[in-house]
Amino acid sequence: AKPQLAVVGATGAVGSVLLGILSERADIWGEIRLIASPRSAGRKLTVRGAEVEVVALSEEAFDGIDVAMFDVPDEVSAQWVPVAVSKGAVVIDNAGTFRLDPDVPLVVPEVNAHAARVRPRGIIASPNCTTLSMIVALGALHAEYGLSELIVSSYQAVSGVGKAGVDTLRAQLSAVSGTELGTTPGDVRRAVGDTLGPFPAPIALNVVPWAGSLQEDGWSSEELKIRDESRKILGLPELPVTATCVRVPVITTHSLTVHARFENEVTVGGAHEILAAAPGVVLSDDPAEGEYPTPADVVGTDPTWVGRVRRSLDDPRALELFVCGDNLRKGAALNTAQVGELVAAELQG
Ligand code: 11C
Repeated sequence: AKPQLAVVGATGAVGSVLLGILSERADIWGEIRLIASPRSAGRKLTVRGAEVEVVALSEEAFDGIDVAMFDVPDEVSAQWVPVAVSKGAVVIDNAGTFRLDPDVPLVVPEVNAHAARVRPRGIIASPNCTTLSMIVALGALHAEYGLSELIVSSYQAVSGVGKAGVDTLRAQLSAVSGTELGTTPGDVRRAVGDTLGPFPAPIALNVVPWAGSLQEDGWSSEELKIRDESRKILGLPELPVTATCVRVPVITTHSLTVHARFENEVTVGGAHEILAAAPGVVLSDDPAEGEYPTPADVVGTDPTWVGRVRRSLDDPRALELFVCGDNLRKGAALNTAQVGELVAAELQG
């Protein structure tokens, strides 16, 4: 029999994208049960072309479920993932809660699919969207050249913080549109007033060098996630990683500049070959023709897009890249669906 799937957080920003992805991909699931907070229970959502009524999150909601995909805040995941596991489900969790637990694999199928099979707690974690937006391309280069250091800067879309981020950017854009704002200190800040939403500074006509919460010594949680998660996925626990995370006025699709240093000398031609052949990666790199990925061009697509591939001028072992990936698709929902497919294949033997 086909495995029974539960989607927890079905009505959220990532949950909605996940229902679309489950409807597009091979139909490997028996029932797809939609679970959300009690206030969303009773709503009807479309999946695989049929309307399905959302049920409230409860222990009974996991009756008969083989695989549960969670797209909920960290604290909801901390409370309910163990419940789903205790009811016999394999959980694929998209929150930060379990990602660094040594007994929970952190899986990106193109990079470390094998890790999904060893899951002592019955949980598989899916990485943060910023890590996911670059790691498929880096994994392919690492397999050939051996990664020895990573320095990245992110250009993160507002949908990374959910609907409030998107609503805030749209409202601020309306407030500044058609004005002369953006020409004197603080004019944009005054115009948007108290509508900063989830951001610490105006996001319209601006870039904000902050994402996540404040951690020790001035680092942000998002910067530490990139470091810790990249190390775990690549199986390089000592890899030197430095990240600076920046929010930009883009709705969806995170971008990163990457300085990747390797054990071996690199060439642009070699990197092009690796990236062009890597599953889940699209190479778009012809600057003479103005060809490189931009968030506005790749949003809504599945792959990791890579352009601006250069060998560092002062280091023959290092590459410079520009990478874009849809933070709601590969960055969240798609990766969860792909991990689910690995588990379903395993369950069906
Ligand atoms: C952002 N990457 O863009 C974050 C959101 O650990 O899954 C996702 C946080 C996470 O704000």
